[in-house]
Amino acid sequence: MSTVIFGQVVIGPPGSGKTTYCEAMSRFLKAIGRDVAIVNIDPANEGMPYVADVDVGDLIKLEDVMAHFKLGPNGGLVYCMEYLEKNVDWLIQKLNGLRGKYVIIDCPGQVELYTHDHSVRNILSALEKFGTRLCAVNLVDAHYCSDPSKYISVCLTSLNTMMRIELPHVNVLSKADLIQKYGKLDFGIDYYTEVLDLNYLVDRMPNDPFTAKHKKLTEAITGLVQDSGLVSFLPLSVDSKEQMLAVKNNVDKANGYCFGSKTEERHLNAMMSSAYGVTDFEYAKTSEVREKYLDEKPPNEDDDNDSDKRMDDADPEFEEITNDLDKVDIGPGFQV
Ligand SMILES: Nc1nc2c(ncn2[C@@H]2O[C@H](COP(=O)(O)OP(=O)(O)OP(=O)(O)O)[C@@H](O)[C@H]2O)c(=O)[nH]1
Ligand SMILES: [Mg+2]
Repeated sequence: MSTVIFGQVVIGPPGSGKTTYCEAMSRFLKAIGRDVAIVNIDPANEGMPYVADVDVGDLIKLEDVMAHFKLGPNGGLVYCMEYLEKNVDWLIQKLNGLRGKYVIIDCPGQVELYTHDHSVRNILSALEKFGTRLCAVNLVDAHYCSDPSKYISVCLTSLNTMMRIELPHVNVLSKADLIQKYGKLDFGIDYYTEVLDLNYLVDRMPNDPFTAKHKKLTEAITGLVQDSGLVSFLPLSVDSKEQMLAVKNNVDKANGYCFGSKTEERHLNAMMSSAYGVTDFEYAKTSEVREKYLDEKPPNEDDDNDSDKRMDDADPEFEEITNDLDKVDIGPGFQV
């Protein structure tokens, strides 16, 4: 049995929306006919909004570790992930039972696990050797965009995570509906999604002694992010089908699902349709955020019409959602 297992590993800082995303994305994918399984490898996950097909809690429990070794939650989590790394065969055996399914892996929310520690990287590496084709979906809160220092920091952390995780990678600005919760953005949404010239943000930082003292360091960091040319983001509010579709298309392209899955009907038109999806949503991915959450109008109505026309031309057999999102029933609970 050598079927490749495609899927997503959902990572990101605490509370960035990973578990919510896993539930929403699995429901979205099921609605378009994909056979999805959710794997929870966050030992701290309680009261999940989904029924996990595999749960690390069956292997090790965070509360037991904390009580036994007298550790706090962070130390306990690191121990649990090291334990899972040592017992990765347990996880591989569970995944073996999910062949033919598309897996979504819900991960813990401790940034150090992705930027410094080795266990998550080694677990994912073992899964790759076993035969998974995973894309990392890195969620960070969109409201960081309204604070120049936090946004620069998020860019650096995302770059660091990309380098260490070594998987195809899609960065997501989660909770895009709350993007201006803590203040107005200095620039248009594209500036933040495309990570344009960060020097403008350095100029917007507060004029205080602390900022002045670290200006050179800040410029070195922005230079590093900019020179890498690797970091960009997709905005996402999980109650938006259009934004979910844009993320799904990017992930499918990143891990090769749109070219390599044997579990769904694949042919040339389907591939083209997926490629169109990515292009069409280059504008759509931010236009909805502009209109709904930033109260801006699209700059060119004609662009929208062109986009609609291309969508109409897409292959009707290929995951119906690409052509008509209204037809996709994702249930009444697709709200946060
Ligand atoms: N408004 C809004 N809230 C969201 C969205 N996605 C998640 N949330 C909320 O963000 C909070 C945290 O979500 P979780 O899914 O628990 O985040 P997490 O990253 O799994 O958290 P940890 O596992 O503790 O690291 C919850 O209150 C969610 O309802 C979104 O797109 N929009
Ligand atoms: Mg979670």
